[in-house]
Amino acid sequence: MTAAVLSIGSNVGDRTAALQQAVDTLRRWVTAISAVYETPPWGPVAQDDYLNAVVLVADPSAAPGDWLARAHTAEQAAGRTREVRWGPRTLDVDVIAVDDVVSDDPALTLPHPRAAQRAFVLIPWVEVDPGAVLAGRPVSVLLRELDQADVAGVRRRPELALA
Ligand code: PH2
Ligand code: MG
Ligand code: MG
Repeated sequence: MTAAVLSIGSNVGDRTAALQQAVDTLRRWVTAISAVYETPPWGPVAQDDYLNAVVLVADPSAAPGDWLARAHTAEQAAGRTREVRWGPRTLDVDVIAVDDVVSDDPALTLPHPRAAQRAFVLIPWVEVDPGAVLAGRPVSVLLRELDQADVAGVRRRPELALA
């Protein structure tokens, strides 16, 4: 069995449609979908706000690399093109964790090395899995250690629920 935590995000074009497209492409493995959150852009590039959500997926026969391949397939299905690092994107699907796998493979580092700093990942994740643990630490505790201005910036958009 592998279960994975995927972070999905969009800040270009019809953002809700892009997130829904990601869920549709991954549908057969989806076990939970968080609410949609409006989030200020994180990182060095000035850009528009994102919509972010977390999707939990499971597949008894998937290896970690399969989740990365499926994430890329979902991005391509939403018309994503290659762009600058940390810049705007139609759809981003990031593999945050796969079971308790720890890997420093540069192609897929697990768990995601920056997830613990990102309120836009941790807030939707703890919503769908209140007991979630990242690299041995409860996600609920990691959230308390973040800059609370970042935490407050992640705003739930209940009217934009994914199906
Ligand atoms: N993704 C990025 C860069 N910055 N900021 C937010 N709020 N949400 C994202 O998904 C995001 C970002 C590049 O992957
Ligand atoms: Mg990303
Ligand atoms: Mg990515």
